[in-house]
Amino acid sequence: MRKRILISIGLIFSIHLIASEENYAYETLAEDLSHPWGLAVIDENNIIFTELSGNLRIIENGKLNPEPLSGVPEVLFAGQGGLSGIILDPSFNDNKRIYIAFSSPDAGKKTNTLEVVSATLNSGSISNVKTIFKASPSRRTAAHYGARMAFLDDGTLLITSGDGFNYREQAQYLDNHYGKIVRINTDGSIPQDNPFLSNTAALPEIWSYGHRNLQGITVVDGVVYENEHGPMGGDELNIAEPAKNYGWPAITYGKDYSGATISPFTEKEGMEQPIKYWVPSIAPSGMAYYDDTLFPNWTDSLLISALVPGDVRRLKVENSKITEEEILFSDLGRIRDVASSPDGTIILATDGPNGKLIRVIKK
Ligand SMILES: [Ca+2]
Repeated sequence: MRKRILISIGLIFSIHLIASEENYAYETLAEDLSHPWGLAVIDENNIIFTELSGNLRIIENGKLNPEPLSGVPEVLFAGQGGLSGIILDPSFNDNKRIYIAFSSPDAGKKTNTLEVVSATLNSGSISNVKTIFKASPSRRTAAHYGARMAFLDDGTLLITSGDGFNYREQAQYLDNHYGKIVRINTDGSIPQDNPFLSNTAALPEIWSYGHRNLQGITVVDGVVYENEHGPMGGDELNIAEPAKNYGWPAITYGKDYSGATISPFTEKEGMEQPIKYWVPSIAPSGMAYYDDTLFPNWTDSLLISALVPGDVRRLKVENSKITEEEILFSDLGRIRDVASSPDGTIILATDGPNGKLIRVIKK
């Protein structure tokens, strides 16, 4: 009963409720960062993260190493492109492997595409860099890459591949990687149970389709949560499943930035509905799952960082329904990524040319 009252009040007064439920404080881990974008927590004192401008950085024993790691491939830093998503191998403690997603300039540099590499993390560098995915075809735009990653429990890697902005119609077709979640093995090979392998017209990496610009993905007890930017309005949280069509651009709760209608439809047979959508947009960025107890009121929540106006949405999901929603950390500006740390604290990356890494601690 108490919970139900909190929810209904929370929709109106969520910011005030936060302080009464959990007392927290911010600790700055690193500042003057160049567009921090993706972060991966190795342990409570060691965090590796990307700067969109092309640097791979590391906080070691709680301190930012002033030197970026060497060995990072050339990236296209333009528009929304650059060094982007990062994730540790599930066996990182043994093999020191990491995966990085970035926008990769083609030879001649007139076109570019989303690329994912695997690499070994050493002290001060990465090595054994190997391309394991390149989105096809290449694009002329520097927009809507997706570029987030998550592991399924079977050890296969999901990669979000955005619609490229100018190529949105392609999200409905299976002969390209625009607007897809793709699934590969970590050596770049194709899992033999991928959903479209029997369709010779489909690219074999495709796992789900009809997405726009997917900026967060996380797997919780085998359930894949994915958030994506709508156009003007219509940002979505989806539960993504293999072979399913998430509708873009045939159905949407948003409009084009000009105000024009993209589609008059918000639902269609054979297309999945989001479990939540936001109008107006919040520009969701990263996503993490908080299962720790340092902040007991937040245990078992999705945390979705957001750029507009800038905060973290805490959502509790039960049976595909949102049962709690709170707005957290709305005094930090645009937040680009969020992660939980093994000590129960929460790590945030603020956006922009003077970005910070911030740890949310118990007050
Ligand atoms: Ca959709």
